Amino acid sequence: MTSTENHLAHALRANMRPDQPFICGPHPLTYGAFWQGAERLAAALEITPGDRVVMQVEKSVEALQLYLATVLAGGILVPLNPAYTRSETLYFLEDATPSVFVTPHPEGWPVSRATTLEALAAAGRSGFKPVPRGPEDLAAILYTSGTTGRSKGAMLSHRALASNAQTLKLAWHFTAEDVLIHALPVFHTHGLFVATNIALMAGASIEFMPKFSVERILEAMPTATALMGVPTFYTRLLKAGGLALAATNMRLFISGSAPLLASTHQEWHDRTGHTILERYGMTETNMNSSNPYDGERRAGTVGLPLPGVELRIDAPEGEIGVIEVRGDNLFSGYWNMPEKTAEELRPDGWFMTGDLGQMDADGYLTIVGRGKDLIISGGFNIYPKEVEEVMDALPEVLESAVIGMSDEDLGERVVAVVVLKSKTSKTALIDAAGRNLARYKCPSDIRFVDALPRNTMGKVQKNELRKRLGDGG
Ligand code: MLC
Ligand code: AMP
Repeated sequence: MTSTENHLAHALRANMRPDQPFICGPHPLTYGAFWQGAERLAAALEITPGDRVVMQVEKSVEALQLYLATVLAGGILVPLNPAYTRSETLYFLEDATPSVFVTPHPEGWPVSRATTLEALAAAGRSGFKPVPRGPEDLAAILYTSGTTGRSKGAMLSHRALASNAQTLKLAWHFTAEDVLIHALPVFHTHGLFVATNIALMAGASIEFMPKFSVERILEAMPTATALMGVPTFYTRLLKAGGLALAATNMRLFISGSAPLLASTHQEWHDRTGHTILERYGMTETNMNSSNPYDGERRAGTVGLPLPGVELRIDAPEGEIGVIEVRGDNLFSGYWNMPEKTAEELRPDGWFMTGDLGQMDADGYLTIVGRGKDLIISGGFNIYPKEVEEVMDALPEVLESAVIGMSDEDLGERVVAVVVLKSKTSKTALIDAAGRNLARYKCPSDIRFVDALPRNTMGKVQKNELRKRLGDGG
């Protein structure tokens, strides 16, 4: 099938009115100006369809324009966390082989073209025509850490992104009247696709914040309508005075990316009168389930399958099993990893999430744990294996096991349990690990032990370790 239009850009622009504000606040920008900026950047990219554009820049409106510029030019956006170290970034560049790498520090990278966002903006030209792209063409690759320690690039098509945004816009009743507080990073599904795509598609406005700040969110709430955040947003906001008053006119608070404690759900309701709407998603699948907009939002559950998304549990009815997903929201496989794709994405379209869940008689899904060894800290995923490899490579370390310990602020925090070969200090080990690991992956604490508890197969018993360290979870 040949396309005459750019599937995702067309879907995102369907409801836009050029004079409406897209970005509100101190530096407002209309929809017309926003998309014109994206078109100018698209011209400056000078890529051919299917080329990868790696973007590793701080959060900004221009970063959002670069995302859409890449889509308009028929390219594939690869957003990277600016907190990654050089060695982490090199892995992504080698794997994604981009035609353009957009970074504030363009010198010394093994890529054909590295440039700054400012240089691209300066080279922009008006009159760019969107490159036709069909639903199955790729719009983005988002890297997600793997249990083996090697990050996998989830390939996301125009179809997956456009269909999920459309589903969520309707499910959560987003319209041009909405003002969404955007305080999430823009290199992950949550901030880049869920928040941005829904707002664009609805023709809504965004109160755009460079990063999360309790004060700025409280300031923005009286003139905003919706907030999307990870549970840490809500636990931190609950500590602030003036929350109830600020939240009065908001219509919707959405939480996702990590488990929201039932106690946070309850406390939020008690303090503000609003019931947080919790949803469940994944880089590979976009959003899968959501508590209903109208109807009961059940604390501790991630709600019902979204329209067009099939969810099932690989276990007898009512029991705990691996959550499987099928639908237009799904990714198209892992970049350069056909074997890994075949292991997790079946030919009949079902994807095995690795999350453990249980569905009640009314169809509400509860996530009861993870079949994968994964830590979620403040909504960021960290695979222990990657941290263990870095720890084990340090000269003083004989072996290590990395676990997530409960944390009131971040949900979980990274702790390394280490058996030493030679004497050193906790801070020396954390500093050394930090040279190769982004800060959020670095252990916040190190515990020294004489030996790691292992089962008869030689596998480290992490539950046992957690118990020994005084953490039941
Ligand atoms: C920051 N730090 C963290 C951290 N965030 N450490 C562990 N875990 C985290 N999540 C570290 C920083 O490196 C820094 O260390 C110190 O904490 C303070 O930094 P900060 O920048 O001031 O942090 P803060 O603003 O407090 O950040 C907390 C946060 C942020 C919760 C606002 O982590 C955040 O925005 N999280 C959202 C993540 C997200 O978007 N996830 C969606 C993934 S998509 P130092 O040593 O330098 O002081 C997905 C699918 C789905 O999961 O379903 O949505
Ligand atoms: P990521 O790989 O970064 O896309 O993170 C996806 C993972 O986050 C999922 O596989 C879940 O383990 C977790 N997750 C997302 N939303 C929720 C939620 N509402 N409750 C619990 N876990 C969640």
